[in-house]
Amino acid sequence: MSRYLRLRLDGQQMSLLGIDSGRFEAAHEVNEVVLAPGNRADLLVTGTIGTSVLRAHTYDRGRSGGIMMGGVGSTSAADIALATFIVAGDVVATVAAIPGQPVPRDLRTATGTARRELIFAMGMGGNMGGGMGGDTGSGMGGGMDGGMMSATINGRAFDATRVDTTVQFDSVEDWLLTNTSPLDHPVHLHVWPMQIIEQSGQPVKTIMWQDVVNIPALSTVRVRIAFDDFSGRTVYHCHILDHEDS
Ligand SMILES: [Cu+2]
Repeated sequence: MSRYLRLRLDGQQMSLLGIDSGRFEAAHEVNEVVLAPGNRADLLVTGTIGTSVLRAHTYDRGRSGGIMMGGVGSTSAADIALATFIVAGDVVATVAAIPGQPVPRDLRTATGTARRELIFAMGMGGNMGGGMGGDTGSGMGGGMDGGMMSATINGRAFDATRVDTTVQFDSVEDWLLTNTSPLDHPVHLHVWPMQIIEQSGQPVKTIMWQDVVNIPALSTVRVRIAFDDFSGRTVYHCHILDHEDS
């Protein structure tokens, strides 16, 4: 799964309540919602008489420079109609408003116990690619049979027997997620949601909690995580399936 969905329902009024398990303090009106692989959204649609088409519009998640991603770039080929939405009939009684959400926890002023940086990088695969980086000029995915593109976190491929990060239970940590590659990576940490603190160095002004945080190509996102409620062993990974595999 590597498709990003930039969803629009033109002609209807959409209100975004939250992304993933996170909820905003207040819903806000939106014209579109971008879902990276693994994301989900809660939307409230107020129907306006007429016919609307729910469409997934193209989203540019960057370029691999080669043909490994199924094309010259990784923008989806064309807009796709997903569903037709018909609003008709008499006006109905309004249902009760969505109850207000409790103000979400805000870690922006929390005291962290550790800072870490996770670097999401891509390059030619080691053991899958016959060890040849090649001089195709692309640097990434530069050949049909030249090798697998590898996705690494802090320079390492996944190994189920290795523990990469050990965190103190009940602590708050500050993680800088850095994407050095020309493709977006949607980052997922199992068990604990992440509060987005900064995007490309700019502070985030609202409380935003997500389970999957997209890191656009060649950019950084800073998150804070409260490692409470559960202890044990879990994983973090990019949610693009072929990246996740490595
Ligand atoms: Cu990825």
